[in-house]
Amino acid sequence: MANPLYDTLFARHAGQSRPFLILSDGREISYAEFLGQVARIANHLTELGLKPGERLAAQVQKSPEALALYGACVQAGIVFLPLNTAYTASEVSYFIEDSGAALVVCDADAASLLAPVADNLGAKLATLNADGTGSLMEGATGQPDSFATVARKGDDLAALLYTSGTTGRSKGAMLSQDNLLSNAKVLVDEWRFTEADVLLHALPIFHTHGLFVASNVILAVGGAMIFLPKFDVDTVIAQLPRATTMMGVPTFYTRLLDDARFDREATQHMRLFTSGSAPLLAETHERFSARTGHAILERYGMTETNMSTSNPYDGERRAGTVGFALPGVELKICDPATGAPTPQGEVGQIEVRGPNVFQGYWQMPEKTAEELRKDGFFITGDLGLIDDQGYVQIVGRDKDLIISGGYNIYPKEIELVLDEQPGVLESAVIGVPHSDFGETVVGVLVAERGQQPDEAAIMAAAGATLARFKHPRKLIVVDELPRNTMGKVQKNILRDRYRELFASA
Ligand code: MCA
Ligand code: AMP
Repeated sequence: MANPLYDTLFARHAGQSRPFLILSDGREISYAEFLGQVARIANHLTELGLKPGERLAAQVQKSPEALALYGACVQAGIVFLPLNTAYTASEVSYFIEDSGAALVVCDADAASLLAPVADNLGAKLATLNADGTGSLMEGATGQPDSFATVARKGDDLAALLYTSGTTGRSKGAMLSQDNLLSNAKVLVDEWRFTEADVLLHALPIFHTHGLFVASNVILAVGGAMIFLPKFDVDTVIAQLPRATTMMGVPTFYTRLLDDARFDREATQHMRLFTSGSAPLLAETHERFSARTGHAILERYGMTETNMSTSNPYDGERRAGTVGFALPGVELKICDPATGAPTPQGEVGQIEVRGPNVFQGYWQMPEKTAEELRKDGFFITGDLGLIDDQGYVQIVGRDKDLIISGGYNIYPKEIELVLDEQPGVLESAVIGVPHSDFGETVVGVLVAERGQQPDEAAIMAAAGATLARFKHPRKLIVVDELPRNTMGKVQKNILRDRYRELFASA
C-alpha cells in the first residue's frame, strides 16, 4: 500500500455521498465533500513548501476544517501535531521549538502572539478559525480537489503528540502510521463498529481520545459522527436520538447523570457508551446502569500506547476495571523497583507491548530508554493488578500526575512556576478529589521567612504561562511540607489532609 493510513481510513470513501459529519445546526458533510477538502488543503500545504516528514503544529478550535487538516497531513505525509486550545503562547512556543514545526496553524485571535514566535523559530504561520475562515482555507480554496497521495511506510510518523513530563518538560510521543492503524482496526472489531454507526462526538480533537479513538474508528468503517464543537449537556441530549454510540471521559457521564432528562428512554436506541482517559468510579458505572440500562464500556490507554485494554463488548463489563488487554497487546504487572512480574492479583506497575506502542520520544533518546524497554515493553507509570477473572484494575499511579476532566496535569510544571514567585520558598502541587472533574489542582506553599505570599499575584503569574485547566483551584500556605526520612515531600499526606476540599464542590 502506498500510504497505509490514508488508504485505509480516507481514500476508500472517495466519491461516497454518505454523510461523514453531522453538525449541530443540521448541516451534513459527505465523505466526498470531506475528501475534496482534505485534498485542497494538502495541495495548499505543498504549495506552502511543506515536505513529507515535516511537522505541522495546529492549535485550532474543533471544526470540520480542523479534522480535514489532519486528513491533509496524512495524505501529504506531514507529521500532525495537535495542541490543546487552552495552551498559552508560552506553552505553544515550546512545542514549536522542540518539534521544529515548519508550519503553525492557529486561530486568528492567537496570531498576533504566535506570529513572532513562529517567525523567530523559522516556522510559517497560517490561520484557521472556528467557523472555517482564515488564511489556510483561503489558500485551499480553488486548489484541485484531488491530490497525489504521498507514499508512506507503516513505520513512518503520522503524528507527534506532546505529553507533559514528570520533570516539567513535555515529551513528544512519536506515533507511526501502524500505531494508529492497528489500534483503529482492533477497536472496530472489539466494539463492533460498522458503517451504520453514528458516533456522538463531543470530545476535543487535539488528544488521542477524540482524534484517534473516535475519529479513526468511524473513518475505518465509513460511519458518521455528530460532530459537536464541545461537550455541553443540553446539546448532547438534543443530538442523542440520532446517535448509536458515544465516547466520553467520566465527567461527561457524571454531568449527564445530573440531568433528569438523561434516562432509559433517552438512551434506549443507543448501542454503546465507552469511557476512558480517567478513572470511571464504580459508583458512576452503577448509577449509569440503574438509570439507563446501559453498562458503560471502560477502556484504558495512553498517548504513548493508544488503547491497551478494554472491557468486553459481549460479556461482563466490570465496574472499576478496564477489562482485558486488546488482541495483539501484551500487558504485564511488574515490580516498579526490579521490573520483575508480580504474582497474579498483586499490585505493580503496568507495562504494555504491541503494535499500538509508540516509536519513542521526539529527540529524547534518554527519556525513551527510561520508559521503553529494549524488549518493547513500555512502562506506563500506572499501578494496577489483574483480578482473579483476568480483568485489569488500575489502582493508582506511580507517576506524579493529576487528571482533571480527562486532561493530564503534571504537578512539576506548576511547582516550577509557584517556586519562582516572590515570597515563596517552596511548593507542592497535589490532586484532590473533585465532584465534577474527578481531580483538581491544589497548590501547597511554604512562605519565605517573614514573608506573606501574595496569592492574587501568584494566580496571575500562573495565568500568564499555564493553561487555565492547570491553574490551582486553591493555594494553601503551610509552615512546612511533610517529608520522609529521605527528604522527599510526602504528597500522600497532603492529599489525605485536603481530600474533602472539593469532594462535593
Ligand atoms: C475546562 N476547564 C477545566 C477543564 N476543562 N479545568 C480543569 N480541568 C478540565 N478538564 C476550565 C475552563 O477553562 C473553565 O475555566 C472552567 O474550567 C470550567 O469550565 P467548564 O465550562 O465546566 O468546562 P468545559 O468547557 O465544560 O470542559 C470540561 C470538559 C472538557 C467537558 C470535561 O475538559 C473536556 O472535554 N475534557 C475531555 C478531555 C479529553 O478529551 N481527554 C483525553 C485526553 P473558568 O474557570 O475560567 O471558567 S487523554 C487521552 O487521549 C488518553 C490516550 C485516553 O486514554 O483517552
Ligand atoms: P495521556 O497521557 O493524556 O494519554 O493519559 C494517559 C493516562 O490516563 C494513563 O496513563 C492513565 O493514568 C489515565 N487513564 C486513561 N484511561 C484510564 C482509565 N480508564 N482509568 C484510569 N486511568 C486512565
